[in-house]
Amino acid sequence: MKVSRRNFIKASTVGAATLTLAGGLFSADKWLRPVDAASDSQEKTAFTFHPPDCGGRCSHKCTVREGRMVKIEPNDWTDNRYSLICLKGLSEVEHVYSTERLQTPLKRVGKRGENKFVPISWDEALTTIADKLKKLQSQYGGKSILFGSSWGVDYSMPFIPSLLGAQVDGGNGIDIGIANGLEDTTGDFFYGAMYNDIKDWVNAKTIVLLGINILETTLTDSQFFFDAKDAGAQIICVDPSYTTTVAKSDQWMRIKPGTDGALLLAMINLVLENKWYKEDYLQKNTAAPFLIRLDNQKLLRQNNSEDKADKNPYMVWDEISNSLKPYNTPGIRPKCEGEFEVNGVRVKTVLTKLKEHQKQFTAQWAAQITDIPEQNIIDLTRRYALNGPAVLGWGWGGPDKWTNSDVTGHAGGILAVLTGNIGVKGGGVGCPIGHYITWGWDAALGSWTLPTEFKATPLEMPVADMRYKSNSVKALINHGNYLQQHFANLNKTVEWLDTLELVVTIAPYHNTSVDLADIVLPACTSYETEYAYNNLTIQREHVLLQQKVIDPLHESKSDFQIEKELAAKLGFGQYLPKTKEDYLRAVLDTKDPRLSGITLETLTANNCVMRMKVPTEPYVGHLDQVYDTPSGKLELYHENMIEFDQALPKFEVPTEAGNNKYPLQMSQAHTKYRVHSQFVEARWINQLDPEPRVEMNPSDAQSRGLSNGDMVEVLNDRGSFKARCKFTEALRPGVIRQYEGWWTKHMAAGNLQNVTNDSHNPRGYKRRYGPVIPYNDTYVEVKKA
Ligand SMILES: Nc1nc2c(c(=O)[nH]1)N[C@H]1C(S)=C(S)[C@@H](COP(=O)(O)OP(=O)(O)OC[C@H]3O[C@@H](n4cnc5c(=O)[nH]c(N)nc54)[C@H](O)[C@@H]3O)O[C@H]1N2
Ligand SMILES: Nc1nc2c(c(=O)[nH]1)N[C@H]1C(S)=C(S)[C@@H](COP(=O)(O)OP(=O)(O)OC[C@H]3O[C@@H](n4cnc5c(=O)[nH]c(N)nc54)[C@H](O)[C@@H]3O)O[C@H]1N2
Ligand code: SF4
Ligand SMILES: [Mo]
Repeated sequence: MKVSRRNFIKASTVGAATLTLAGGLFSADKWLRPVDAASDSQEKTAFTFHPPDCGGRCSHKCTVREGRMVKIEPNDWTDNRYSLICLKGLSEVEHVYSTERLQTPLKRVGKRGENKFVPISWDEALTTIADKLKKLQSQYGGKSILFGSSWGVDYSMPFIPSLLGAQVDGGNGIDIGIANGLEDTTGDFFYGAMYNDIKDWVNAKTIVLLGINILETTLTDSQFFFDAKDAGAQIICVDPSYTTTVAKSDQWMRIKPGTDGALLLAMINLVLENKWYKEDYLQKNTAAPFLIRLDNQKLLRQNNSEDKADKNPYMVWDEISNSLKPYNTPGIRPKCEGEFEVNGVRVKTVLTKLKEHQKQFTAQWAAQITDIPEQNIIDLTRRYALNGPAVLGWGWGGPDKWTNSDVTGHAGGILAVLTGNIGVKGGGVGCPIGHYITWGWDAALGSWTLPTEFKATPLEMPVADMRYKSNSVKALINHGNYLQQHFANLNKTVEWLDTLELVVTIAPYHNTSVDLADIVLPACTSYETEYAYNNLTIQREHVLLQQKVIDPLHESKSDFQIEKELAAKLGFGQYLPKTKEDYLRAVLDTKDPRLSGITLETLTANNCVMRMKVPTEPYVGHLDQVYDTPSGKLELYHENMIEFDQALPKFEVPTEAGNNKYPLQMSQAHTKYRVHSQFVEARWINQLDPEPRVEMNPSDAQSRGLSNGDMVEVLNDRGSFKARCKFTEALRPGVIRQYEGWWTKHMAAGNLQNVTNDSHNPRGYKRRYGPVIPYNDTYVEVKKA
């Protein structure tokens, strides 16, 4: 057998080797095959899926002995490439029983944030909450109540917010920075996700990854990274730090953080100057031939109305008739380049304008900004443009979380368009991690519907702004660790909470958001429920079901049960499903042929995993070259950005990087040891990664007189926190790293979120998802504590 790198990893299923090579993933058939469970009449097996937002969603086979979960193994999927589990999944055997579990409802007795609580009964807790919500709703309207939720919570009150007419935060400002610039080009509305399934990477010749640590942040897809490599793809990682993924790539470009836009703009310039673009593709599938009016910078349309493109088409210059034509006229050949006069107005094509605009962004210019040598930029561009099909991917964690990330997205989109890498096998642009969302072969699930008079109120502003601007919210009900994770600049969040009349946190563990609440409700983990089933999801072409594994621990209740009981107290009980089973049956009640034959019964018979009826080849979106943009084509020129001088992308130094007040950039990457703030208290994982460490390059430490392991204070104008430092050459000098997620109680003082940047780029309000939270655009000083 020819041993490829991939085979080697598969074969070396010895714990440590797998851990370091494949990022800690174990597969059903080879690793941890259980010692046969003791034949014990009190023993049962249950199947569930693991819900943390890690890109995975593995299915777990759980053994329960005398009511206690004693073993978790990877369950078999129909497509057994997904029959996997990682150390976090395995650790749930201990983690679920953690001493950090909330045991009873709690009521605050000290000051907010002082963390002084007394246990109360469920009846008292729910009555207090219901009375307050009813009062607020009748006095100020439903919009005075805000529901927010962590993303790892699969069921977080889908009904009560609508019944009350409350506002709901679905993750405002997170993971949307690059999408804001990219998706105006593609017309997609999916967090800038790549529409080529990662399993299609085997068809790519070149894969360029800007700030993605996929070998840690979507462990379950690591295999497809290696498949692509084995198939011959060259993988180039552009990352300020030396990461697990960098280590397994063919080339590393150590970019200066926050400058990806400059790199991509220079690449566009090189593609244009060297004519490395695909003119035929541009002419057929894109808005490159559209005409920009030089008097007002707008695109030339047939008339002056605001009508959509079908009634008021964009105009192009037809080469065949040598005349102006609506872009959707059959049989024409639009000119991609040229300048013309139309009724006394000068116009030029988008491509011509782009060529002029792009001249300023030379490779030499970008080399200075990005700190990547000019020749490397040229070589990278040549490879990307000429050695395709090529993938251009980025993570939601690194280059996304900057005030200028929309420029990165816009420039990246243009680069992929020019080189014809969208809607083709082996191509793709966007974020490839977290493919569990399955935007490809997805299916339409049903839902439990409420009478139409009940509707949530749309968010009146980005939630982060509620801390600064006057608004209607007087009560906040949140699930998980929302208060710590979903806002930067925690001190500001705490100030805001002090102005509210009620703060409720619903969580399984005693995290930072619990510290900040007035009333705390102990939630079940996904392993526990009062019902036969818990949740259901579509992941990677499969439908997964969660069976009940164990009874609720302590006095915890499932989120469904909490919502049901609270709804009853609010007088809405009749509108909710009676049981979780009723709810899930409604979800599976759909005419979508891809889900035919999938019911609670067939799922149960198939150990809670069933493949949907979808093709076996990897999904590639837009093969028909039809896009959901106003013109139906790939749009390079963003008219809505004319007022910000960003109709074509221009580099912009990120806010905090630019003000030069603090010298060190603080990266908050995501680690395989945790999912955000989950597993920080998991003792098995703490053995490997025991405490928060401020990582820094030894050169930055030396100049500050620090020794490895010193207690340091990290500070800026917003606040500070303290933790031990750890030296690593993996980090670029000038960059420190504090992995996100640690709770306040784990820090020697403060919280890492005290220093993070919560400013908003004004342009962001006009973008499709609103402004991004620029967590990574955080600059600090570090000193010995
Ligand atoms: N195990 C685990 N998996 C996860 C998560 C988790 O917490 N734990 N979180 C999930 C979620 S919600 C998300 S959003 C994703 C995030 O997934 P990723 O985007 O892969 O995660 P990060 O580690 O934040 O960032 C990736 C890389 O970006 C680099 N980087 C930082 N700044 C820049 C920059 O300005 N430019 C460039 N080019 N690179 C930069 C960092 O050094 C890092 O190596 O992971 C998902 N998967
Ligand atoms: N500084 C900084 N902050 C960041 C980031 C960063 O890079 N830097 N990354 C951001 C990103 S990309 C993201 S996506 C967000 C993620 O933010 P969150 O999704 O808020 O992060 P998690 O810590 O995963 O929160 C999940 C919470 O849900 C709880 N939970 C799990 N199951 C259940 C359940 O069944 N019921 C209830 N009620 N609770 C449950 C878990 O215990 C945990 O507290 O964080 C963002 N915050
Ligand atoms: S944390 Fe993610 S990769 Fe690990 S077992 Fe759970 S779902 Fe799978
Ligand atoms: Mo995220």
